[in-house]
Amino acid sequence: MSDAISSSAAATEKVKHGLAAGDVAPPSPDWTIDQGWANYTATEHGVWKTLFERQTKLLQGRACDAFVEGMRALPMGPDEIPDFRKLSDVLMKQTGWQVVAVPGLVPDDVFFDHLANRRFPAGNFIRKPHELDYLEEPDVFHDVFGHVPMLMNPVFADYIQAYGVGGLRANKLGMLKQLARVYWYTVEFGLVKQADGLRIYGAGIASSYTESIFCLDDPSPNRIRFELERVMRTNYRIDDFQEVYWVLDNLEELLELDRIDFAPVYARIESQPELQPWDVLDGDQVLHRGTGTYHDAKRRSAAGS
Ligand code: HBI
Ligand code: FE
Repeated sequence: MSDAISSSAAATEKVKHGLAAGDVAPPSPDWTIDQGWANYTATEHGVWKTLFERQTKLLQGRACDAFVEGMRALPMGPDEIPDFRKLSDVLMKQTGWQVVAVPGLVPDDVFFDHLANRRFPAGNFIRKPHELDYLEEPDVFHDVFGHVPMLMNPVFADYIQAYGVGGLRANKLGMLKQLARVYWYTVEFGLVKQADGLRIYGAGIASSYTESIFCLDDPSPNRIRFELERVMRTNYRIDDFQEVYWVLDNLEELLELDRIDFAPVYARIESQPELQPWDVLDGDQVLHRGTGTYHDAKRRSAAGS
């Protein structure tokens, strides 16, 4: 099972669950809490170490240069769960971002407001030793190991802020579903071309052992050139590996989000059919046409044939 994170509908229930499970103080108006760094147990630091070492080794030659450089410059290593204050000190100097602790998924408007103000909300809890490869809501390994290195990159730092601003506007225009797809297929599951081949920049992949392999090496998924409006029209799956990965030529392409005029884009999209993750259109620049083997087999077994 991939490190996919379900969102929205079940968010309130999951946040409650997170509070109970994490035994943390009630959230403030902006949902932030103290990280409670001193309260982590040796077992919890141990889970971090296991995940960190496994993933760092795997990501060599798989993560993009920006991810590797960001990781190298941050006070983050195998020995302990990072202290958000120390991360924020370094991030603030580099790109003006901070990491703030939250108990789990937070409501969309709260999430966007944090991003629009260059605060990244990170879960302060960590998965249990027996569930290393599965999580229902973003924990500290996904949020900090997966997301924070890219926040050290100036272009990506601006992009996530623009997503927060765009999210607040999309919410008002009733187009959140379409904008959330952009986040999903870029910030969480994006790939980028480098001179030495395709590389991972999405945090949902970078924090997942199995999907870090699947997204680059498996013949099953489609790999298609990123196109903003195409992505806005395409559904995604939260329960398994992605069936399609969208590939950037470079990270600068993401800044298109900062430049777009949302109203006309949303008007265009609304007049066009919604697309499924397995669809390939005539206009798509297909880098790898997937065999579909992986998801077809799952669909067959689900249909019982
Ligand atoms: N809350 N903590 C947290 N992390 C997320 O990634 C997150 C969230 N709330 C809402 C949300 N993501 C998404 O539903 C939006 O990007 C649409
Ligand atoms: Fe995430």
